[in-house]
Amino acid sequence: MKTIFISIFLLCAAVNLRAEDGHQLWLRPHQAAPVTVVMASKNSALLAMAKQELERGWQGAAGATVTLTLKKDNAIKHDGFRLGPTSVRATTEAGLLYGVFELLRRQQTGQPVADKVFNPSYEYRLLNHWDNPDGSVERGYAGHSIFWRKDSSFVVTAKDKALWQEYARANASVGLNGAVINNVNASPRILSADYLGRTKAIADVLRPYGVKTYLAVKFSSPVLLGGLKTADPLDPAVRKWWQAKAKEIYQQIPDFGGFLVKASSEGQPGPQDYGRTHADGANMLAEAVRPYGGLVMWRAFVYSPNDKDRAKQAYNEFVPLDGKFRDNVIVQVKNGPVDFQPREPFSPLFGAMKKTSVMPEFQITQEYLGHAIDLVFLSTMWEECLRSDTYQAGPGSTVARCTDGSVYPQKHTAMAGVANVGLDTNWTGQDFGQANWYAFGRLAWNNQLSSAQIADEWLKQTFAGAADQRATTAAASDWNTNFLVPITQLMLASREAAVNYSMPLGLHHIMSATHDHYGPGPWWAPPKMRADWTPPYYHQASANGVGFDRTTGGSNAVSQYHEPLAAQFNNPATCPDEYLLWFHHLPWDFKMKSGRTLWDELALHYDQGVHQVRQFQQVWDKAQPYVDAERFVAVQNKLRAQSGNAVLWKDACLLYFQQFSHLPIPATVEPPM
Ligand code: GCW
Repeated sequence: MKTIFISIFLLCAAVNLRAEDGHQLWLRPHQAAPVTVVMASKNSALLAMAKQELERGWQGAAGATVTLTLKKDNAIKHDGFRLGPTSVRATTEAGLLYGVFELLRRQQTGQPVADKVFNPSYEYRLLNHWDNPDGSVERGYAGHSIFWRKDSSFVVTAKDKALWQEYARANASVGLNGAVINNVNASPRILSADYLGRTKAIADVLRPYGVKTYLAVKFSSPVLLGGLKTADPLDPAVRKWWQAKAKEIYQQIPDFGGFLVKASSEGQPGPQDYGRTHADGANMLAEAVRPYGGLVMWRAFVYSPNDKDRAKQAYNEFVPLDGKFRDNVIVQVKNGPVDFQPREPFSPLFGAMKKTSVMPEFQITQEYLGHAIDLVFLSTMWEECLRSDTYQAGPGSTVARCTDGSVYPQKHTAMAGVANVGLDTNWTGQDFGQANWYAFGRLAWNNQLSSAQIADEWLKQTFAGAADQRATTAAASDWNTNFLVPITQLMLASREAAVNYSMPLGLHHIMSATHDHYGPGPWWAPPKMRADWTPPYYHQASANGVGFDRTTGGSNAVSQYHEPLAAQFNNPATCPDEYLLWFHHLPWDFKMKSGRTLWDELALHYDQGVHQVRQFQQVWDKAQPYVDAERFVAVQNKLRAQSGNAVLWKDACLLYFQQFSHLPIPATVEPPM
């Protein structure tokens, strides 16, 4: 009888574990050692979380006493903390929570805990959710929204709350302290009483984890929701409407973070509809939230059909406004000048706006990088951007330093990532998508971290437990050599592989329009379609060659970069291969640095991408002994699909471009199917 019970119990536990393998993210449960937590300050919801986390995850000496102290310390900035082996000191409660998570992370990943101060690179570290009020998610590949329901039911269930809590905990564990919970293509309804009620409920759940709630707003809300005749930012009635709306929000959510705005961009209404500037629009909203300490994040993602080079427009519109924004406005700039492509040079706005707070926006959801199918670790892409030298204030003016307050005295510093989270059991669709959420948080906390370290940390926390659970000692001891090392390498190579099989050598925006940006589509150009939405606008392939001429003789986008970059990019002999066709239109037989022709080089890159993914498949197959069956098979299936996608990209692009090049596929390249 007893054995039956035990077997049933074990079976249930196993089923449960399996069902939750992906759900636990990098916060997987493990046996904690007993610990006593002493708090040298009065209790609060946030401190209770910090205590609970310590008790839940302590891996240090059994029976240790850990002290959490709130104390003034000039070395600590924002939500930073001072860590010791059994102590965390901070000047804010959130700082204590982050310190606890850092301590636990170090214990779990085998990093030393010496007496040291940890300060965040950015004051605001936010996820942007492109979640619509009906529960759908724009560019979301992991199911419906975790915040909004299709049936417009505003009933907040216990299940909702549990989910939001897990979400907030995951954010806090990597130092994220804000969430914009609706799409930048915002519905005016988000500011209606019903939606504000649900927003308050969400904010109440996120708050104990130090995560503030923000909303994206539609610029024409005063007209669409308020019934006014205009949304002109200089109209007194409009200003009053926003002030009243802000008051209404702050009455319910006293620590509401503020507004994110996409205006005069991609058909969204904005100040330009009334002949006003971005600064007029942003400042009007900034004044509405200022009494409550709120922020306005104003996006610089702008382009228009008439512009001959879309890559130039944001710089042209925003640089003249430098210094004209209120100090609670941050201009939010995508990492590249076009749109989250697999590889872009950094946006020339970074470093160029010297008297304005400017924040980078990265895309965690893989809109152009294989959705939730392809395994692409985006950390290396963000690291590449953050480490790019803008030269705007001399050598060493990297994007990281131009945005984190090191170079310019910005009033506020922030970084945003477009979330890849949905209702899927494993949150992100592809299990390795979790690594991108994790990496974004870690880089927002410390913009100098290396992707290698981030991958190492994430793998240890996400997969090490699986080997333990299987209780195969052999598996546990070989784990480093047979799992950690090869899978770290796979992750670090994965973004370059994606560039190779999709848009190598600076090609961009040649993806499929009809498959929601998954797979190739360099040919797509229906009659009467806006040219800047079609791939031929970007690749410019003809018998003469391929690539977008952004040199001084072309669109002159190169001149938006500070020297020595402008000259370097302008000359095909010095322009890095990675950006060659971004800046140049070159003949098919152009001689590359490798000595090969451009055509051969292109073919080789596509081929290389395919081989890399096939190699990833082999590496993953060998990981089987170290991963639970559910995640092993799930990732294996995704890699199989990715491999097919890579072949499709290569074949489609080579056959398409060959119509113009009229050149044979090089002998070393696998011929298209
Ligand atoms: O990347 C493009 C996307 C749109 C998105 C837009 C933006 C939210 O295709 O779906 O809209 O960028 O960033 O505003």
